[in-house]
Amino acid sequence: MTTSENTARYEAMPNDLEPYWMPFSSNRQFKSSPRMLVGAEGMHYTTTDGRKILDGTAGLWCVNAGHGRTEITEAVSAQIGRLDYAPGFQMGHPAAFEFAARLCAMAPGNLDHAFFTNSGSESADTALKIALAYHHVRGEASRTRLIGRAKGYHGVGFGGISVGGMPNNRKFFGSLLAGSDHMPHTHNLEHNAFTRGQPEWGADLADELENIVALHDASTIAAVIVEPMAGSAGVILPPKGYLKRLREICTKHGILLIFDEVITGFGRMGSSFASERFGVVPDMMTLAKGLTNGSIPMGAVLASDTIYDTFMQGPENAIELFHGYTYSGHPVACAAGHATLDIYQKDGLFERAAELEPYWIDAAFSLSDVANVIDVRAMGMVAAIELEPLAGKPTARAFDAFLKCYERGVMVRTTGDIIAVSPPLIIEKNQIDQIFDTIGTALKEAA
Ligand code: PXG
Repeated sequence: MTTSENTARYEAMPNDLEPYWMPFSSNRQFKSSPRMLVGAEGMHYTTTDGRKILDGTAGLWCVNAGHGRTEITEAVSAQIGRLDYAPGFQMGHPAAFEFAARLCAMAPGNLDHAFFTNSGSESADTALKIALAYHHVRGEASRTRLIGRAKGYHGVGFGGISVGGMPNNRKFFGSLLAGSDHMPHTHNLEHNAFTRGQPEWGADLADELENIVALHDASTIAAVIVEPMAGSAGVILPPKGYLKRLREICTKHGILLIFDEVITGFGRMGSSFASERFGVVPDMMTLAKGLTNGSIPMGAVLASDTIYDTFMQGPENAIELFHGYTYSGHPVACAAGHATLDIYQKDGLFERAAELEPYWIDAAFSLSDVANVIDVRAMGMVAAIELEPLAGKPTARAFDAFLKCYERGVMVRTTGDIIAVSPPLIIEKNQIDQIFDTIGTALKEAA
């Protein structure tokens, strides 16, 4: 193969788009007018036709330190040369242990043990399995129910969609895990529309967990899993006091509380983790995305001392947890993770997100009066613009805005009729303006 053929494979528009079945995409719409990315640096993507696109979404909420970080490239390249792969079962390599130690040192409370996965979906399923096994090991095997929340997103594994609350992610896939149940979501425009940061209304919704416990009995419930801030459903911020109340109810009934921090971890909320920002410590935390700046697939579950210690019993040469992946703690992913944490620290990116937050919120709220905007939500370095759906055509208005923003050089995400933005934390103020000006223009043009 010549060098030019090689370059073409990575940089030219392919002749045939049919063989690739794209994930979570309108395949036919995309293939009729492809949006193809070939490069990325800092805050921008480059397309096949040489256009620069401002990344308003940090890829898919993951490139928190911006694109093309040479520190990560070099760390990955050095590690792949040094140790390309190492078995993770009954064997180890230093970078995984060091990376676990760094994550646990960053995490709040006694989340002192890290189990590695390759994605957020695997992290969610891993945390749910650890919860079930934990109760089993401690002699309460009757605790088999897993409780999620309406509008929740915990990836696409069977565990994650069972506790998840996005109807389209569930309804095609059979009866799912027996025994899962859901708390109500906290999205409420009547009470909370156009609230800056956390809404005042809605903490009482946490008490619905008491009703679920009353219905099933605590002795049947293993864990509750929630996103501290619901990302995929369209940036639903926790009402003030809500997470604290969930924590109290879980503790009271011996139910494990899992925070899915796949999106909210690593600076998105202006803190290391949402747990820190909201002052509530879960028993387990799921991570992915920003863990490696999106560069190499990797996820993690952080578990409390209590959970880990419960498993560390019995004969010393027994396997304590029958779970793991070929690529758990992959050496190259760990190298990417180390370099990513170095950047977050060196560049003070979590602090930077916190500093930019007031400017970010003002910029998002500048769209409040635009026609068809029915809510604006913003906190940390994340925002949502909710739109009045077009009559008879749900999702069409937001998707049209997405396409118009892309034509104008800004990448945003949509879910339903909500536009979500969550840029890399290296963003500059003029780029914040560009994002919201472009969304405003796209909406005005469509109106
Ligand atoms: N938990 C949460 C809270 C997530 O947001 C996952 C688990 C699953 O992660 P993986 O790595 O298996 O995809 C996610 C993923 C969007 C969007 O724009 C959100 C996600 C992924 C892709 C798009 O809403 N979240």
